[in-house]
Amino acid sequence: MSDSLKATIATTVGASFILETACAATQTSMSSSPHTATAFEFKQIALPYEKNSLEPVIDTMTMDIHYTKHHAAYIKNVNEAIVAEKVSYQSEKEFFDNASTLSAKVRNNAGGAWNHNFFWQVMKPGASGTPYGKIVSALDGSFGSVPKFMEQFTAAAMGRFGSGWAWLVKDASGKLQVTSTPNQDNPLMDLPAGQAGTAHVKGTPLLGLDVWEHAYYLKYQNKRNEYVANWWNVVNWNEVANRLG
Ligand code: MN3
Repeated sequence: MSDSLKATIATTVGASFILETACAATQTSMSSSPHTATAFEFKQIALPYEKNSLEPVIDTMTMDIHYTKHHAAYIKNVNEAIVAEKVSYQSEKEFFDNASTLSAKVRNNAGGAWNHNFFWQVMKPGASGTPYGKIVSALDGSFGSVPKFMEQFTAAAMGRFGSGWAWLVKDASGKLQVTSTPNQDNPLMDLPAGQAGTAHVKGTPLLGLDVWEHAYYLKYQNKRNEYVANWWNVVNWNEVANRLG
């Protein structure tokens, strides 16, 4: 509030109380640094089930370390990097729409933060192992059949060299596609191309599988194929259908 306006109020109303209140309000807003945007924070979701409840597909110790160490570290690291690097994006969408502008540290840890929040939600205890409901017709329409989709998804998970993720995404045209990303990249990111020049498929993730060794090594060691095959038994198809819209 300008001094002249304060003076006008004081003169017009003739009550010093109002002037004092106005000054206090002005000082409060000044002290909260109105010109510095608050840094966006990624938040780790609460696990939607107990750490032992995806047994025997995913063992309790893997869940515990994965959630409390790996995922928690991505959250902590991205939030520290956002502050240190003064990144001004204010939503997850903004981060991933502009992923190509981010430093490797912010991009990797933002991806890790988001991807794991997503991963926990597309799994659930006591799932049926095969898709059901409206997702079935969508998979049939895009891949020919559910088994053909599962075959493609498994190939993407197995073919991802090193660390990364396999994904089922809905692209801009509404078609479902299988893809994979290296490291902690994801299909929300505006990346021109994937590793080794392979196409980066951009779209809305419906399902994702973490194929980093930290996701399966304690139980499956080098047998990623067994991890992927067993993982279908904990896929939360209700959640996948919800994300299909
Ligand atoms: Mn992981």
